[in-house]
Amino acid sequence: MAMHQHDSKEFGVEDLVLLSTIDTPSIVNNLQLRLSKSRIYTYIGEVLIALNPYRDLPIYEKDTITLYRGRAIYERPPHVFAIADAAYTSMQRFGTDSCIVISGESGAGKTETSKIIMKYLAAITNTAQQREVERVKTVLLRSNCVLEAMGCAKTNRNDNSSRFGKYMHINFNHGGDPIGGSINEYLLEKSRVVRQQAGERNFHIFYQMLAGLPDDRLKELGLTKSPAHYRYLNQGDSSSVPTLNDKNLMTEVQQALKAIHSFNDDITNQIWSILAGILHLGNLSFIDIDSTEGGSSVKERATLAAAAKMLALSEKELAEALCGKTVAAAGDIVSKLHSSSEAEYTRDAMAKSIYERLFSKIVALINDSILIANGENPNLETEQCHRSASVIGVLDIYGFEIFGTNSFEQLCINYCNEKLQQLFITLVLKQEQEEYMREGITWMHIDYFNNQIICDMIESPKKGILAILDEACASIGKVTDTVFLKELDKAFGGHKHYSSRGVNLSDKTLKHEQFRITHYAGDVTYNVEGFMDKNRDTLYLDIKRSLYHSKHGLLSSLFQDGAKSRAEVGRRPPTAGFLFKQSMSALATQLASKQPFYIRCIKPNDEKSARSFDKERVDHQVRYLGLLENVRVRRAGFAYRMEYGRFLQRYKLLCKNTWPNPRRGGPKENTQMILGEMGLVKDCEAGKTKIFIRSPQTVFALEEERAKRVVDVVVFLQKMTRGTF
Ligand code: AOV
Ligand code: MG
Repeated sequence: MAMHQHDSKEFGVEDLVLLSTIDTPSIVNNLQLRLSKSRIYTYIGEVLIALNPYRDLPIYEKDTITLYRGRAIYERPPHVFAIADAAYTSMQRFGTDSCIVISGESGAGKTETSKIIMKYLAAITNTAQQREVERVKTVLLRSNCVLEAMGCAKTNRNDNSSRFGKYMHINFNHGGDPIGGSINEYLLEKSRVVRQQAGERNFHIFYQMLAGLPDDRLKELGLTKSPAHYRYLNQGDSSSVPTLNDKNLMTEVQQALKAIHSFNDDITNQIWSILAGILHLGNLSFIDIDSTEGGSSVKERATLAAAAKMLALSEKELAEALCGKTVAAAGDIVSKLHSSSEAEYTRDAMAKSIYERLFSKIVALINDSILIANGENPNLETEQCHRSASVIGVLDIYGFEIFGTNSFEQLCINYCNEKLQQLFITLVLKQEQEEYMREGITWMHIDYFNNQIICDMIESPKKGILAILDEACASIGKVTDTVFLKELDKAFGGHKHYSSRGVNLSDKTLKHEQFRITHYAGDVTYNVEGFMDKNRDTLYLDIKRSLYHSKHGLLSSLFQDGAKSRAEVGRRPPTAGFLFKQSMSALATQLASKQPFYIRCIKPNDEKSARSFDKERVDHQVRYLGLLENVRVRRAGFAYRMEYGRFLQRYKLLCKNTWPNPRRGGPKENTQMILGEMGLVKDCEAGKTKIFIRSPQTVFALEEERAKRVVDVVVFLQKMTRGTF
């Protein structure tokens, strides 16, 4: 409910609560009108809706930052800066930990929004220019392009699509300056390292390296400039992307690495050689050996030599690791030779695990340079600035996505989005209404779709899809992906959100190897092929062992688990699905413990166009994001609530009957007395333990009056001590 509301006919309403008709078409029309006037932000109370403008707008500069600094949300037009400032101010004023949760489907603008938030927080802090704080800020800001290079890729939905989830924690001291932080990463889509769909690319860093490293460096790495030369880069047939300048981005990445002290030239060079090694691996193929023992051998000897050189292994070691394995059978260790297709599988598994572990290592190195150990950063010079007072978390995950072929990775990504939607529902729609009930506030229940049922279907401990998948992976004998699908059919036949040919033979839109989940954000058809393999995520011990024994320091450090001998390797490691479920649950707990701020990103069209507004697509997003219900709850509800005791403490100076101390009655009566004296009763409702205030303007009026009185009180006290009374 902005106080500076401009002509809503021309620009639309700034808060959807102010719409005269509350329905989905009015919301969509309002968003369209605002976008056409470059007003990409709109509120529902304190929830920010952000439309992706698909062009650079001059709304993130210094003067805009100044405009929003220290202002309440409703004092200025809607903006992501206002949300960042609110999170920051609430942290500073009340010491509350807050988190900013950014959601929306793939390409809706989450990553860009998270960068804008970081930029804002950096701009408003460390006015005293402390060296250490400045350093922490630099790492927080600059590390991003490294993470994007390693963890983002062009997909058919987004040229810079995040292929990992990122939760960034920033620690602030009592002075409100960032003194450290950490980044949590969630499940990188590592299958992309070896395979890309048509029109897509591998992770940016490979193309950046080829475009940006000087010719002599490339030569040392045995690389050519052309991505088309590498199987791991040319499958999508889309090596250059008009919106990305790989060469310039490489320069940026190199400069960023220089600025982060845990990377030095040596480590950086080791990273390039590992990445080069992966590209060479990808160009290896195998021929079956025509003998009774079977087995295969590497076809391209020169490429083998190049790969071995980059990974600091001997050619023999590498070839053996790819073309065979040792297995424990009845207490004996026997070697088993791979067929050419098994060798290809091993090659890809090796490349994926190297990349995945390298990615985690890079995140760990970034964290090392900004970590606050036990709440303290030993690098900090002064006592007062080195204790972490509170934190702001910024969550930027991979958005809901539907591709031509959807696999295990998409299930994880979409499940992650379900979890976030569930958190939104719980915190914004459910708890809000439950509190009104508890407090005895008159309230008409507002209905909403609760996606808990879909979360359960995926994550339920014994009966969920991930549990069934784990069970399939753990069983001995010939359990295939198809058998897994049959188990799903058994468990979910008749479930409203599940379908497959097994449960509905007449549904010709599905193939026999597919199942469909009706997610909160739409129907996604998953292909079961590869599910079990991706979930098991096994990497032969021989691979780990040979990489551990590599002379390449960084590479060897990534495979510490290869130090174990065959005999020492015990139980089956946890599956990928199990680990992901665990990290999602930890994330949800983490977020729920903080004061949340929500940003809901919306994609106006599928063409990445600055001019088109696809009404149907926006309508769909408005619906599944639950924006209408959000507006309804907000409209019928109350923007502020405060326990009577706290209210009285803060505002007792506004009424002569309560100042300096209430004459009679409890906090509830006195709160009502103050509101009565201020003429604000109409906008408030008294609950059992709290006073509920409908509009922010009422709080604003209270605060303004309080500020005036505080000045009066100070003057009064000064006069008294000076004896001028
Ligand atoms: P995402 O993070 O939500 O998708 P991005 O933040 O990468 O989406 O946004 C996609 C593209 O939209 C960016 O590369 C920009 O070109 C453009 N864009 C988004 N927000 C803005 C903005 N505020 N101003 C200008 N351009 C913008 V994914 O990571 O795919 O779920 O997994
Ligand atoms: Mg992203």
